[in-house]
Amino acid sequence: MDSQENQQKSAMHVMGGLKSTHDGMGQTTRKQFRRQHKKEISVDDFSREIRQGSRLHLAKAITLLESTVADDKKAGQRLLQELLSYTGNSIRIGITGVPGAGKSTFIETFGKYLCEHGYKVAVLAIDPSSSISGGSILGDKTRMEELVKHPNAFIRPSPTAGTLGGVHKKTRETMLLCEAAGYDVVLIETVGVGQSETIVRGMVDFFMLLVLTGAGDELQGMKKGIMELADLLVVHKADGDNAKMAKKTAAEYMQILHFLQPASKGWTTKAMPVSSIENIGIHEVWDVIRMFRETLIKTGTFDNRRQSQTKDWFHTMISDRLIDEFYGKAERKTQVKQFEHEILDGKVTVSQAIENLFSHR
Ligand SMILES: Nc1nc2c(ncn2[C@@H]2O[C@H](COP(=O)(O)OP(=O)(O)OP(=O)(O)O)[C@@H](O)[C@H]2O)c(=O)[nH]1
Ligand SMILES: [Mg+2]
Repeated sequence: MDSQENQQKSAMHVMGGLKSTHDGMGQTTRKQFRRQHKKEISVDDFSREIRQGSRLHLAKAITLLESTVADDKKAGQRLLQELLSYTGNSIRIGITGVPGAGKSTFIETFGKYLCEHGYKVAVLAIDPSSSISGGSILGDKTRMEELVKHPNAFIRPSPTAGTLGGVHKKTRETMLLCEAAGYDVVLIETVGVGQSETIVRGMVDFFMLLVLTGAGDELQGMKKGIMELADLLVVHKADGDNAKMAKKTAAEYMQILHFLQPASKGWTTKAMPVSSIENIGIHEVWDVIRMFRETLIKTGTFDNRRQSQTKDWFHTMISDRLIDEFYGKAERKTQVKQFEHEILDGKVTVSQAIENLFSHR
């Protein structure tokens, strides 16, 4: 049996995002679902099913949130509103690193470890390349074949719909739905390119950076900015011939970290060697995360951060909405282009153009 068939047969499989019409249900299940929900699906029923842990309803609810159809979007928002008081009880973890650092493999091993210890684990993957590759996360790059089959796991790639700006909204809301469904740990994977790390840092409690050994100038070349976002540096693939080197690299990072601004007030960022393939350091990573949570809850930093993240999110949404409304007008793009020419030709000033655009809203 190939792995795709395997996934179809298992209770759980990777759920498609917006780009595919796939909503996490097999054909038969979808038919059954439609039969059961011929009439309008009540928000109350849906909310109850999600709280009782129905992955099918959770997947469907996420699809509603991601939908571009106005009615579906509205239904998704009503549902989220209904479930809001059940959210907030997970530890939100962001995982980043260059392509090939082993993020998905780490999530597979770490996720399985958590599931086996009784935790419910939701994995959300932000894949900025999905607009190009059509959702590579669903393809052969997915390395979560076993986690996907675990009854305690829920895996959902987030569609980026081509814009990174859209990422945070869907992923944040998806995360909240997962929390209402009782997931204890939410893992968000993001490829370390562009602004995606900053966006993910802005929605998680704990942020982890996967780095590799070998590249001699890696330490110097590593962007200080990214290191300053991390609560933990995982020196990954610390196995075989690389084990010793990884240990040494972790120690070197620890030295450097002393000179950097810590990502979270009251917490000293750590570095440690980990191998997801050999299962080395996995338990230790969870210990660090638990210690982090305990420490930051005591000092109040944990809750303060969540509050300021929500506030920032609100303000980002205001800006997004304004931009959407501004460009929502059919003729807007042509107008802007026209003004661009006129500005460059010296016919109008930038301020005049702005004045003009906004006075004819
Ligand atoms: N030796 C060793 N190899 C690993 C380990 N973890 C991952 N790999 C290998 O590294 C390669 C990339 O792993 P992925 O998990 O796909 O990496 P990723 O960071 O998710 O990659 P992208 O999603 O493309 O950004 C694969 O060939 C893995 O088998 C590890 O702990 N040890
Ligand atoms: Mg990956």
